[in-house]
Amino acid sequence: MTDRSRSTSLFQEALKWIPGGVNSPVRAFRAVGGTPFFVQSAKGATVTDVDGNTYIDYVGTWGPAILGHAHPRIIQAIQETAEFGTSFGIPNPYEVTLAQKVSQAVPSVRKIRMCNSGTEACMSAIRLARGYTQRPKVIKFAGCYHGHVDSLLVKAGSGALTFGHPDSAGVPPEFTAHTIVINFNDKAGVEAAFQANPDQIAAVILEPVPANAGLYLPQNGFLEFLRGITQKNGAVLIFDEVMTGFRLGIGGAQSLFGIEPDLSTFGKIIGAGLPVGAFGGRADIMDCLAPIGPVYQAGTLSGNPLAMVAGLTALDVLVSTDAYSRLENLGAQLESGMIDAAKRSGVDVEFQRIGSMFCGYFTHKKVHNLDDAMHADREKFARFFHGMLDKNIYLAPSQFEAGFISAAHTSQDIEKTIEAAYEVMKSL
Ligand code: KE4
Repeated sequence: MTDRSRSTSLFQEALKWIPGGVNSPVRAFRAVGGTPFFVQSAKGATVTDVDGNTYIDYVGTWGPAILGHAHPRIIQAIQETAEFGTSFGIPNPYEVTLAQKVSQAVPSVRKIRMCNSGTEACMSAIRLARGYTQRPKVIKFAGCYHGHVDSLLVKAGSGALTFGHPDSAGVPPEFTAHTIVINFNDKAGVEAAFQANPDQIAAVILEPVPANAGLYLPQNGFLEFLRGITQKNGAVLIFDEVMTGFRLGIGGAQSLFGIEPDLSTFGKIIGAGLPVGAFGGRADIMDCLAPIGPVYQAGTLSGNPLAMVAGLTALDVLVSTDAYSRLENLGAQLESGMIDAAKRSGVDVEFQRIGSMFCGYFTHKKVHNLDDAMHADREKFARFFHGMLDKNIYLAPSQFEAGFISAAHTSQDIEKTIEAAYEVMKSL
């Protein structure tokens, strides 16, 4: 049995000072049982806990570590920049360079505003869309998570879903009165919403590839459909690419699927693990933002030089190496191996993947939306999770999260993971 005694005592101490012992709910292992381990260090494709156990990491700090942990060029860039100060609250050159780089990589982003988290980016994008259209309502999709924005914590995904109460306490009904929730891939539902709310809908916000209820994909031209119906009705189409941005290729999901949204949100990879968020898109919409427009948005640490430099370095490595082709190859290897392991062990696993993002649902059904995802056997997933953890493989601690492969993973890591999965599946 793996010794995690120092983590266990740390967790007891943490519980005295931090609600649930964690600074973000999903880390608490509540969806899989047991107590979380505490990380001492991370390098490449692995994390090492305070008891000295090293795990192959498929969470990658929930997406930012696309190049692996502690990438030498990123560490060096942060160290060198920190020598000159950590925050100024005054414009700095790195903000301009990163804004240019994101706009060059993602053509729909003509202007961009940096902030400090994906939540802030989505909250601000919604406010901006409402200010630009002067309309109140927003369509979101069940299972899509856009951070803990009051008006969007309705049938949210990620930790909210994991805790089985998709809506959050503390959000007065008035705050979500203008939020319309529809099933992902439900074209008729979207059409009905626009018909029932003429000239009322400011925006449609979605994860183009929902990855906060596991991972499922747009079906039958759903993204093209949303682009058309929002254009037709004067609503702002917002792609939440906090997770998919720079993950599914340098141009993100919008480039992969060939759809140009009006606004996009970003986070995670563009900060390479330092706190960052961003939202950007059409200049006529972005120019509604203070100080030139009437929509207020601000942030003390927005455009932080360390986060900017870390993100710039990550993007530079991503475009100048074969990272994306490696990620695709490793993802394909994992997918075929996991499907084979499930077949050989006789366990029902619906393994869904796009690029280096994946989810193994413990169900026999294809998963195209939140309702489908909810059929997964969470208890069986929890046993699988712990079986893999005992074999030093760290998966996302919830059936309703996506996994991430990094460019630091190797084919041998994937092979080891598949063999471990087969052994654990046989024991379920
Ligand atoms: P943050 O506020 O956590 O930086 O970003 C919120 C967010 C917005 N949009 C999408 C598509 C996201 O995936 C996220 C955050 N993702 C979760 C992972 N499922 C963060 C993990 C956590 O909450 O601890």
